[in-house]
Amino acid sequence: MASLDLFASENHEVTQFSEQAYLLHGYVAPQADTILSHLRGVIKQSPLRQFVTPGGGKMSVRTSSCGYFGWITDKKGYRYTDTDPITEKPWPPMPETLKTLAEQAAAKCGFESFSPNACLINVYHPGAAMGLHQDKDESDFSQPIVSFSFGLPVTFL
Ligand SMILES: O=C(O)CCC(=O)C(=O)O
Repeated sequence: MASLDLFASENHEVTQFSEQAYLLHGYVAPQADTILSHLRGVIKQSPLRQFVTPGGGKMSVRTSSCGYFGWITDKKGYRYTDTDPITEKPWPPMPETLKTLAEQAAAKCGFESFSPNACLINVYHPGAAMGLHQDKDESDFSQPIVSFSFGLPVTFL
């Protein structure tokens, strides 16, 4: 198992660490402040919340979404919805800067026609964690998942 420092370098070096998994070192850093400020706007509209998993456990991570679809979980299962169950309104639009950066990151890894329609926002306060898992709720596995990480150094397994 590889252990990688997400913030090790800002030269956008690409590390391919499995058949279809790539790390772009420091890729988001130059635009981090802008993106975080847009995301603060998103969570004013669709607040962070702690979801309950189908098994009944409360997730420690605080979550919101933006884009055409948002990811949710409750006792009925994991799924994507076009409406925030708290506000009962559509999820806030995905900030253009974030969407463009995700498209550019995907293109750098060979996914030239990727255009994201959903963005899950996970906020980890001290003590929050996400267990090892594999996402399988998506309808098209030919599309990449682009993940940007901000904040304190972490060990990414
Ligand atoms: O927050 C992360 O970077 C991991 C997200 C994740 O695996 C998930 O939400 O399914």
